[in-house]
Amino acid sequence: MESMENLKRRAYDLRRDTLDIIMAGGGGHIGGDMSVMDTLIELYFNQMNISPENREDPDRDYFILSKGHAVEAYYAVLCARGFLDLEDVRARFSRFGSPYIGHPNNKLPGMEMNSGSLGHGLPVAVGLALGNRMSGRDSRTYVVMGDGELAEGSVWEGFMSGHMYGLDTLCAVIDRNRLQISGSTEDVMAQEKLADRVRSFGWHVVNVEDGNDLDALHAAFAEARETKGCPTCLIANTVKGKGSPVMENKAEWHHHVPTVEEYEHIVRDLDAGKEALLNV
Ligand SMILES: Cc1ncc(C[n+]2csc(CCOP(=O)(O)OP(=O)(O)O)c2C)c(N)n1
Ligand SMILES: [Mg+2]
Repeated sequence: MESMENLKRRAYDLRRDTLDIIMAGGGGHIGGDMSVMDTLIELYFNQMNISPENREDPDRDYFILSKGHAVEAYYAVLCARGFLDLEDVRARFSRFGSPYIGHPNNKLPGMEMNSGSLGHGLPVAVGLALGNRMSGRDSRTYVVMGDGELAEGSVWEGFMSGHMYGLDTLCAVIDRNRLQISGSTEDVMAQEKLADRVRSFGWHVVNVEDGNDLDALHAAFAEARETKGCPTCLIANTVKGKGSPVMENKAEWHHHVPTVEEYEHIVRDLDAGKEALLNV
């Protein structure tokens, strides 16, 4: 486990790596990368029993990035944890014939599931958690979804069956940034009373008021781990594009390659944020 101070610095460094991967590849879902970054950091550095050494061990924990379009953030975190090599990802991301494609690819070390077609991660996670229990393992299964993704009906089938089987080793995170591809989630497919709705499906729900706050995420995942008899869903209230006002809360930054000026501005903002942290 790494100190919280280090992890908070990493949140800036890994956003920078994500940005560089996108610039190098000439494409990427930057908004959703930045909103989910802190969840990925907390999971990979503090919560999950997964490492390059035990990635083939059936007793490890399991992770699915169901909002697979946020793969650039996933690459950055897997590089920092030693599963992948950052220079190689930057050199080959999105190139013809490269394994580093625009969505998770389970041929790569550390990636469990090909995702990108939204709505499938939770049902698969339910199956993994059920299978692990039947095999007598106490592995935990984590799945991260987008809030726009909740428009897919299969997500709600996953909520139903996760409860039905009492899968308390299963933890879902909803990256609640209130935007999807073309605008506000509330305009496209409203998700009001989300916590009540998930709770009504029999899940324990933790509302993480600031889902970009690593301390808050740490406490929420601890609560999930302690919850017995049913699965837990964290609703992480995040900011799409978190890290710089240039990209924050802007639907048009769902998929966007920054201009050189925008890139420099974002880097300045990330550096300033990290600097402020060091001076606390
Ligand atoms: C089944 C399916 N329909 C449509 C898309 C196209 N698509 C890609 S990202 C996206 C928006 C997702 O929004 P959200 O889940 O809120 O993701 P985030 O805001 O975290 O980027 C859509 C509709 C898709 N990938 N899969
Ligand atoms: Mg969203």
